[in-house]
Amino acid sequence: MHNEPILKIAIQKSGRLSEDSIALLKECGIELRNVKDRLRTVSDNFPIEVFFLRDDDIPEYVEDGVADLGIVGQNVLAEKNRNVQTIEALGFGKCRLSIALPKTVAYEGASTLEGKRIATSYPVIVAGYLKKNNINATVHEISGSVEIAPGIGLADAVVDLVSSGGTLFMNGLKEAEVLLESQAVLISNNQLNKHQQTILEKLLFRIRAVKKAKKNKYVLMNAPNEKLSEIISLLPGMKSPSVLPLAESGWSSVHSVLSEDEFWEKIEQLKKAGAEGILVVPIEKMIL
Ligand code: PRT
Ligand code: ZN
Repeated sequence: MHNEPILKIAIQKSGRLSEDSIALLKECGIELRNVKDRLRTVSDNFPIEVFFLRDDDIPEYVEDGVADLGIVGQNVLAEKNRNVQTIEALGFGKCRLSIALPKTVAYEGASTLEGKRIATSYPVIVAGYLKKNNINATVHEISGSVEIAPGIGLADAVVDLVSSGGTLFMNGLKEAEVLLESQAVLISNNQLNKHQQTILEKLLFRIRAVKKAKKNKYVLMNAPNEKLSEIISLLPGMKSPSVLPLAESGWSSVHSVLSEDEFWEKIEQLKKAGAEGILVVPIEKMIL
């Protein structure tokens, strides 16, 4: 048997990005067996091998070519500063890296940090921010539970990831400034060969179809024929909406696709225009 080209992708072994990374590959039709408790696994139906790693190591592995692709947060990517290419934002793992201070301390911009002690797991990003703003402060690198540092007297401020803000709140801290907005991204090694490039394009085509589908809903509704033109004018659709006659004369069924940004507004307008029995259905894949 000869060696078929295969693309190696590194994803987080266990943590906040693991499930969504595996789910994305599965939604792309890539079958993966025994994803639990394994270091690597090869798909049976797509030329891809998955490596399970700590997220911090992924940029380095991809830069070195140990893995060809990786899925990692932009926060880790910015901190590690490796020579890799960002291919596509994936829409999950959303959070922000923020400066937070005890609730009682007023924040008046970067200068508030002058002479202070800052606890963080992101020393590179923090050092860059301080330098840019000409601030002298001490950076304490800690690897976990950064948010407790001010409470135990280890630091005056923290720079940490925030999503709901609950963790900061519970520790008597407030978010003062966002340094970075982050989500999971697909990254790639800079020197993929032609075969690898081809597989990447195939994967990317599927990822985009999955992403697009998630952003859109399939909508079906009944419309009185005399209101059809008004209703159709409200609908974007991929080409134009499909219109089918209903068994009851004078009525039609109208099918279309709506994006989530305009969804509720459109539904209201459609109801006002006379649409009834509106059904909304998730789309699995969307290929344009
Ligand atoms: O073991 P490994 O090194 O692989 O994992 P890890 O412990 O370093 O990372 P993990 O699994 O915690 O997070 C992986 C990635 O998820 C991060 O690098 C981010 O890109 C992304 N992400 C999204 C988050 C959050 N949201 C998040 N809320 N990572 C961490 N948090 C933590 C944050 O550090 C804080 O402790 O959640 C807490 C705040 O959450 P809220 O909702 O209370 O604000
Ligand atoms: Zn990590």
